[in-house]
Amino acid sequence: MTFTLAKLPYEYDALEPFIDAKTMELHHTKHHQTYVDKLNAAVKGTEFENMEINEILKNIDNIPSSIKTAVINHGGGHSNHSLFWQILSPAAETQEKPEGILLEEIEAQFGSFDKFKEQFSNAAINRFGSGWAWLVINENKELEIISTSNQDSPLMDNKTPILCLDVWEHAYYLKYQNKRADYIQAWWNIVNWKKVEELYNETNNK
Ligand code: MN3
Repeated sequence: MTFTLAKLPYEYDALEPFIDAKTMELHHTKHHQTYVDKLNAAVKGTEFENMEINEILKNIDNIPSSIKTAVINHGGGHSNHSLFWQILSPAAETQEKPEGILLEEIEAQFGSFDKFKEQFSNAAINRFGSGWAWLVINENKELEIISTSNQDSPLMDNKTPILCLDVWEHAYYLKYQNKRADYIQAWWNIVNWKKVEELYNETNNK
């Protein structure tokens, strides 16, 4: 099997009280694991077995139509969740906002950090049904807030994600039920800005 589920860089209860341990455990060991398993089943015996998932998604037009939908859904699911776990951290170990060039770019692009938060939160709240909100670096190397449905990855549109928020109900329903806005508000407390800065700098220096 090519694709595997990585361990989380923290314990399942590390994001309490903002995301509860039970949600984290189910989300990682059941939901994410299922994307990995179904991705492996889809690419078994093909040349894509040995590629990086993000490279596959960037070149999605090269995927044969017989497995394309499965790769978008399950490969997207694997890639999106892999990023999501990385950009989270226990609240005590993180800071309120990024620093340096990323903060400057956010302020330049969105007016202020608070306006950025508001616009990103709105993208997450207004995503109808299941999907994600993203901060990406677009083709013009500018920061942009977008949302995608289901497990569609911004990589398929030549955009590099550096921050993402899962707004599928499985990400919050146990603790927040129908109150997606409360989940989003809580989530800001556990964003790993150091990691987001790192991802920004990596892409920006390419
Ligand atoms: Mn999810």
